[in-house]
Amino acid sequence: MTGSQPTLVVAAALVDDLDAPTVLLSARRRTPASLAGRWEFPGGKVEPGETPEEALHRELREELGVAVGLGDEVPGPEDGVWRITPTHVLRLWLAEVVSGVPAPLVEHDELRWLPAGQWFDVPWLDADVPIVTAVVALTSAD
Ligand code: 9L3
Ligand code: MG
Repeated sequence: MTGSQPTLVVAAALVDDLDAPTVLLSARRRTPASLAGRWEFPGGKVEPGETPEEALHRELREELGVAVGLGDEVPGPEDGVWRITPTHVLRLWLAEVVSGVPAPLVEHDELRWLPAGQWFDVPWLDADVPIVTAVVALTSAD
């Protein structure tokens, strides 16, 4: 992989209200087997020809059946992005649902709206744990 660009993954911290967040959506993966049962910010890989924001809207429509409005990006420590695997980096935005009700349509088997003070109460993917901390810091809601 020397010299090749990391794969860009985009994800959302979906909250009830961008102006005054209290609850945060967590999604339990059912696939792949190595990640099944762990919780994550929903999202996925940016495809050729898409902007990251376009990819995020597509992923949330496909995975959860919702349209969202995006808020601030939650910047990561490595050139503004989050390294989640040796070959993948992630960018994450705050977001709120503007139409639809989130449902686990594709690669999740459960969704949970975590109340304030309970944002760490699910076994997040290892890669997502520091991002939850940053979301708490940015929203001061937990
Ligand atoms: N990943 C980690 N945290 C997340 C997301 C959406 C994805 N919040 C990791 C899991 C996979 C890779 O990124 O290793 C690609 O994700 P997907 O396309 O399988 O959702
Ligand atoms: Mg995904």
